[in-house]
Amino acid sequence: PSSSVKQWQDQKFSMFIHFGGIYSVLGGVWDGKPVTRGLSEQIQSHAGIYSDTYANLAKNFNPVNWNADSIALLAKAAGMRSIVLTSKHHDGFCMFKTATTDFNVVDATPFKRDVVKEMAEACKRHGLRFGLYFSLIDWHYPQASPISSHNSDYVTPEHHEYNKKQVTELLSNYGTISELWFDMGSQSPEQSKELNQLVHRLQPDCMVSSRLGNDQGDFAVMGDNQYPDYSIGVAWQSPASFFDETWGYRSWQKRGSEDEKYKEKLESLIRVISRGGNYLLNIGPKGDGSVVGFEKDVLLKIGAWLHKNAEA
Ligand code: FUL
Repeated sequence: PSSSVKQWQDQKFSMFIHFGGIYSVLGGVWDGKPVTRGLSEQIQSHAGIYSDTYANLAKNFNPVNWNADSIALLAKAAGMRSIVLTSKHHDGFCMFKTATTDFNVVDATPFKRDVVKEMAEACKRHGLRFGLYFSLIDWHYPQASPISSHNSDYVTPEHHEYNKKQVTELLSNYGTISELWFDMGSQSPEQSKELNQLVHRLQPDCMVSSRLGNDQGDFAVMGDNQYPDYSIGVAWQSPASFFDETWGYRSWQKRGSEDEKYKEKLESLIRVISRGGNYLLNIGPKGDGSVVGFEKDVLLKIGAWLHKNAEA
């Protein structure tokens, strides 16, 4: 429906959060050494960590500094109107309570709190829209395609059913979901269509990302950190990482100057908005749940500029 497209487009500036019970704790380090290959949220694949070893690390997840309200308030201060949180990344670890697997934040960690639920409630309290990232690649689910470092794993029929159950939970248990940010797996046209229909049956206004594949999305996701040179007339989004090399927390990231980063991100934001897009800027909280100070400061600077120079 066009009203939900319009509402989605009116968001303009949104926060992406890559937070995972295992990769955020590892922070881009394996065996005491920085893993320089690949994105840190995909460390399982790039460091070649065995599945059972990786899965065991869930017991280390206890993010005592995770505070969904303060993240929601940070997003607001930055001038953002929605938050999109990783419910499940390629490692298959669910940041929500699910009946489909024990490999989830409530059942497999000492933290035992449903991170998706807390973020959903905080967004509601603070007047932000809330969306979910959901990976169609799953390196943990035994019936899915085996682990690979690329983003085109074939979605088996069993895996598809498993995804459908999880998507049903996500769209039934957490209130209004503004967008479902499916991330690439190799879906058949039927699989993409079925997921799209499932989403719209459960929540007709939920916007679906084009990375569902086979032309089934409601909005076009550009390549990471990419945007077109002109208005393209469809609903579109530019997902942006803070640093080119990672979305998930990386403890050894060279961050450079805050001021330069602020200028770079503000310029991208202005370009994206002026061409009618949605700028989805990512943060990668640490394994203890806290927001990286550098990222926070840059967001607050952008917010200060917006509050001074842009219309509410
Ligand atoms: C990509 C993923 O493979 C990355 O890990 C990250 O989540 C990015 C936003 O999308 O497709």
